[in-house]
Amino acid sequence: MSVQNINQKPDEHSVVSDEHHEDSFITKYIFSTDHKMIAKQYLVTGIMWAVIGGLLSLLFRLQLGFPESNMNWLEPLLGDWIQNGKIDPEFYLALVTMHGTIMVFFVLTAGLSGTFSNFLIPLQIGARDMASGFMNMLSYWLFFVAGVIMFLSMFIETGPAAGGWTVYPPLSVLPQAISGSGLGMTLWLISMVFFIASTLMGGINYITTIINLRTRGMSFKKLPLTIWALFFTAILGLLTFPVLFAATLLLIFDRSFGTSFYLSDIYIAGEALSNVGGSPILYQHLFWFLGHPEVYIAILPAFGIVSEVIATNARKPIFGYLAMVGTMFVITFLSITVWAHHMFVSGMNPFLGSIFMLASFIIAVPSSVKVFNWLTTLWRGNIHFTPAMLFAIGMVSFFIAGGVTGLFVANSAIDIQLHDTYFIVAHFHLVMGSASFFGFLTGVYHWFPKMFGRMMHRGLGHLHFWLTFAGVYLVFFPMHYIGMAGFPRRYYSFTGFEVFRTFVDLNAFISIAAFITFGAQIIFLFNFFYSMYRGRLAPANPWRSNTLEWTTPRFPGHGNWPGEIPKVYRWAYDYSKPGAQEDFIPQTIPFSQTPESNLPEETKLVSEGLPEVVGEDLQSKLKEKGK
Ligand code: HEM
Ligand SMILES: [Cu+2]
Repeated sequence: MSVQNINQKPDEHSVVSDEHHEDSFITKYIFSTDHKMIAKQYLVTGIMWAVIGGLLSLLFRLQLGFPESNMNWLEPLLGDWIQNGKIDPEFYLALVTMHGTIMVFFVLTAGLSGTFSNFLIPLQIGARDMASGFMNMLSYWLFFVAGVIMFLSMFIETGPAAGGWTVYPPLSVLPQAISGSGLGMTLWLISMVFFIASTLMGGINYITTIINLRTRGMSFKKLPLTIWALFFTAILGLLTFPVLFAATLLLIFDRSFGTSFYLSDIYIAGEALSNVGGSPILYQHLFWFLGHPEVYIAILPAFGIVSEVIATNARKPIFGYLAMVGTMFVITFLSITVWAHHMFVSGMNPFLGSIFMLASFIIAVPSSVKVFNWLTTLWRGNIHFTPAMLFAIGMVSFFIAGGVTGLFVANSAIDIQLHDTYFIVAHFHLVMGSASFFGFLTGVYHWFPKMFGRMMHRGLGHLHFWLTFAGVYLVFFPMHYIGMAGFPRRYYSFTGFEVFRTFVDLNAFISIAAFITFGAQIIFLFNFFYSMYRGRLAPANPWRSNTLEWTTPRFPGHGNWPGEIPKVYRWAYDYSKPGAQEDFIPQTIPFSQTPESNLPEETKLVSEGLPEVVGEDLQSKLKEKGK
């Protein structure tokens, strides 16, 4: 019976946590190898970047919302970047670039996936820690270094990179193009190299851990959907980030070593540059081969978190577990086949465009299945409106609203009209920015008690939700309208064009809504940091949830479970089983102690009289019986 589990190596990890050697401040809080501490480091760093990224967007929203007013009062902050009361056009581009880069990579990739992969993978699969604690630590610190470099680039005289978060050539290749093409762009590229190294290192660890370190009984069919989601996220990152890495390296070569991968013949001020033979379209292919999957790297963890939280708080088994896993797999695969829908206006062959259009439409199918399953899980549930649940429902709402416009921009003919207008900004902020961000907040509210041993304040959570939910729609919904009217993105000033003058009021409205939405985040920040020290003490399983992390002590020590790692008998979604005493049956409860399971297959096995065996044994016993 006692199969030696790879996690239960007698040496370092199976020690009861309070017998553990004393950690110094440095090894405990700074260079920690404990996945739970690394998760918190990712979380706090991610939140810090979200604040910075948000503040940058407020700066450029100020310019867009009040294009006629004199903003010289910003001079103490921005110095020369304010000229004649207006934000300098090149600095405006730099702000947009930094905002986009930070939000996509540092907040939604590192902050979201880094936090929850680190926290949940070992706890939910029943492992003592990641496969390699040291590499895990390294991946956080590489991310941190990437952040420092990006942050420093905002304080150099020529300003940070200003080619948009996609850093298209030629702006990104020719240091002499605009001031943001200089040192700022070099720092952007170096920062990304560190960032990609960090992501790859993290991803390898997550995948290895999920495959190798699952506790007894935790077969793949019993994995919580969060783990499936984080698994696919890591695989997707591992397949696509190296391509951005290559693109970045070639860009560095073009900038510094005289190669010409991305530039053909260019004249500046009548003078021919020495580049020959390259193509900026090559860069676009390489960039979007990561760039499109990247939006799924941001949203897949949100899929998992939201599935988990909706099932728990609707007190119902998730509808269509296998379909949820299958659609995530299909989305992971398809997301790598659609990248050129970002290049419909690059002059590509219309036939090629139609192929990418088709692939993009097909992604709508698995996405719709997911939405259907979430709604069906909610249907007639005994819904508990915790803050996490509200944010989960909000996520589904944004995913629907933003997904519908995806069908418009995926259509190559319509996209030619909508390209580079605010319609695009509206679309991606709803479907990816806001939906993923809500997935992140869902996770924070749901797992805070396990992370910090205390509860966040529920009332403040509700207030935060309603203000943010309404705020997001008020900010991004009107952008569809001005976008369809042709309002271009990345313009620091639009009042010079007579046609766009009609949008002055609407732009002011959007900016004010953005300020209020950002203000609502201060409620969250207060709640988060206050509750960390002063919140109500959390019970071990506050949401009455089934998954393994809730079987750990209130403050799980190094190694997570003080004694043996629990075994798993059943899937994670035995909620409201008719006949059961409680409306949840944790994964660690043997079938003999409960009526049966919500998974028909398991119920069948139990009715055949195979009581106290863990999942795997159940399967093998059945095989013996020839089923
Ligand atoms: C307070 C909330 C936010 C506001 C008001 C806001 C507003 C904007 C605006 C006005 C632009 C400029 C578009 C342009 O000129 O091309 C922009 C760009 C962008 N934002 Fe946001 N944003 C917010 C939050 C987010 C979040 C949460 C994300 C996370 C994905 C995000 C990601 C981006 C990206 C990727 C760009 C594109 C940058 C580029 O095209 O170079 N934003 N945002
Ligand atoms: Cu895309």
